[in-house]
Amino acid sequence: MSRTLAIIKPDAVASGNAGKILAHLEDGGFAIRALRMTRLSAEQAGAFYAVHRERPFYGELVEFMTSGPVIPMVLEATDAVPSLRDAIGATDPAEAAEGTVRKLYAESKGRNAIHASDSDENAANEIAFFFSESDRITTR
Ligand code: FUP
Repeated sequence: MSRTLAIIKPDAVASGNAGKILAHLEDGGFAIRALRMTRLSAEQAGAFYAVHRERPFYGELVEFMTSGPVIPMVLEATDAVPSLRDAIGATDPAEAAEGTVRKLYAESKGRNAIHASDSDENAANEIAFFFSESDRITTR
């Protein structure tokens, strides 16, 4: 078992799809090990997406991610990082496979319902970004 970070983004929270996305992930074999709702500041969103700082969509991305509450969570599964990337689908919902979270719930490439870490190293950093050691539930 390993862990990864997911964030239900402001579009999906605002449209009332957060519960459906959580159910979809649990049904897909992911166990929720930490979860909270928060509203990111521009500084936090900017730091979280710092890797995209030079990209043309960075300003819009930060604006979107601060536009309403988000729900970050730690998910556990076998091969959690690649498994969750498969479960969320392509960045652009128009290209996302049937049955993926983004195909089902994303509005567009920018407003795409969910984030998932893309490597074990980033997962560890992103989990630490949102959760302290004591927030992370241990079952063994
Ligand atoms: P992903 O890992 O699928 O979330 O995609 P990226 O890391 O490439 O991009 C991070 C976020 O930037 C996306 F979720 C949405 C936003 N983005 C855009 O708005 N436009 C783009 O062309 C690419 C990414």
